[in-house]
Amino acid sequence: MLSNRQIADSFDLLADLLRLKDSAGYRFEVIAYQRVAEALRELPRDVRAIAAEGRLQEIDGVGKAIASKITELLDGGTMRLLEDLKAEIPQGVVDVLRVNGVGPKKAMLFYQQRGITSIAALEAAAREGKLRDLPSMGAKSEQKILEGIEALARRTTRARADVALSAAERLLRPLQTVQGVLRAEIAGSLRRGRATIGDVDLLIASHDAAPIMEAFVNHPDVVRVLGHGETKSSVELHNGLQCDLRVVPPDRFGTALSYFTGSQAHNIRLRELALQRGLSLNEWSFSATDGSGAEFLCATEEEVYARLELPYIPPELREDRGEIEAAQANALPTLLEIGDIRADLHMHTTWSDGRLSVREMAWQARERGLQYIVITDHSQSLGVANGLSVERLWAQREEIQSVQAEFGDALRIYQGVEMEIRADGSLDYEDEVLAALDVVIASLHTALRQDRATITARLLNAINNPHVDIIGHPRGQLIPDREPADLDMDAVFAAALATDTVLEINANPHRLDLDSAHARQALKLGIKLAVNTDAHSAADFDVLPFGVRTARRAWASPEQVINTWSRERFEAWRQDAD
Ligand code: DGT
Ligand code: CA
Ligand code: CA
Ligand code: ZN
Repeated sequence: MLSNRQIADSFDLLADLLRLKDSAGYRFEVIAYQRVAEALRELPRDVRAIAAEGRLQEIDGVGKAIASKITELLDGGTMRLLEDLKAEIPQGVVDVLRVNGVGPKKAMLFYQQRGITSIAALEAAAREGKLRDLPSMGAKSEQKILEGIEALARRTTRARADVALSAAERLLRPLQTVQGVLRAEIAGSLRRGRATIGDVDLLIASHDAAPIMEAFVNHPDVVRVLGHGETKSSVELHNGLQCDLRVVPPDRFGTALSYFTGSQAHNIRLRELALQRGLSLNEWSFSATDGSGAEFLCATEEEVYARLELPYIPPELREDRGEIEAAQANALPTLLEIGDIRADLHMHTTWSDGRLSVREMAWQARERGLQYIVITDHSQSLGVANGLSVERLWAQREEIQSVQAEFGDALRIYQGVEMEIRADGSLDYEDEVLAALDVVIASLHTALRQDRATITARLLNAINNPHVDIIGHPRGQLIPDREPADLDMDAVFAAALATDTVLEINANPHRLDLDSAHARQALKLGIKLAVNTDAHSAADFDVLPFGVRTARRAWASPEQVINTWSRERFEAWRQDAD
């Protein structure tokens, strides 16, 4: 049975094969298929269910012809047109297209003239200088191709943070019970809270490494052992993720954890500071550079920083982006913590594409200790997500009011909406509808590949509407495969600041949008953020830590994140905003 993702992949493949066959001749088809692929990936419901309801054509970009192709795929697992094209052009040529700088013409040239049907073959040919004699090629373009292949490898081998975290936790669980294990921690980029992870780094404190190494390489999730040493092993997991484990004696755990948490840039700065103090620092210890042989061990990271006369620096800040200087000046920010979050301002219910009713979501929120929530179902033009007509919006209001009555002071439930910013830039409800809602989130879900001027103008139109309070997942990225929209973020920030519009950090690990770099820039300018789960189910509430870590990487303090505010302050802000 094909998943939405696989059907989307089929349309992308179809588009790529048509580009290869005749990129000019099929340009409209190519755009149409790519658009459908994107819509299908974004689709919150199983496309099979939508097909069963006879509503395929409500999906963005789906007309009669494409609907019948989807049906073909659902029924038979493939489609005729795709099979015909696959017989004409080897699929490996499509892979070659993924290399930056290689368009359809070049890919076909390499295929027809040099028989290249894979990235590996392309790399070999470029290295051996076998492409430079082809029309409009040269030594320089071979170099470009090699660079493109490197960049591609960097892009595609990183895992999403949630995937890496659950892999790390599954690996650590049985190791924690091995005799002699005193501490077991996640290090590396995962500990620093990055949105994507190259490999998982684990660190264990114990005097006896052998049984830990043994348990690690024999873990059921492991498919391949890449290295099995006395205190260090590397494995590959079922999902392709790599994981390194090191075991160190407990009295050296601090230097080791600091070293393997990184980042490399942060470590380099720490080493420089150590050298200024006549010490060399590595994962093992500090040692005197005067030849005295003196060694200083650190069991904790606090001791590492203390020896460098620094306060403890939280892992999320360790990127050499000013944290060393801030620490030296005793000016590290008071970072947002998960316990500071009092509210969730973005969630869906069965009124649109959520799994739970308003009442059930309210229970979930209350159980998690939230003090207020905003119900933000999709607006009318997002048909595939069952967006709310104005009439249904008012019906929902009644339901919210009755649930509110049940909860009383225990939880305040506001009515909001996640309003579509339509492809032409117009908003999905009239101003008087927006004015009647407690909170308006405006989001881009469609036509995300518009050119910079068009899509920026679209978002600015929403920001500048006085009723819009928050912009949901502003850049529209999906991790790992969808690049953010081509927005002029300077213009977006300027408008958000001028209008006191809050920008969201969507905590879902597929999004983490704003990303930490843009969020930090926004905060520097004085823009406020909201860290929201965008929950569609009970389990979705649990993505919050990913959003909080992203905010911490942006140096966010609780004050700057509006859903840490008391109900009273939040209400006052809302009223100002209207
Ligand atoms: P990743 O895996 O690409 O998401 O990023 P990291 O930061 O986890 O990098 P990784 O796994 O290569 O190494 C883990 C940490 O070990 C890294 O953050 C810093 C430290 N480290 C590794 N190699 C070096 C190095 O050559 N020099 C220094 N100073 N530190 C290193
Ligand atoms: Ca790593
Ligand atoms: Ca590593
Ligand atoms: Zn949403």
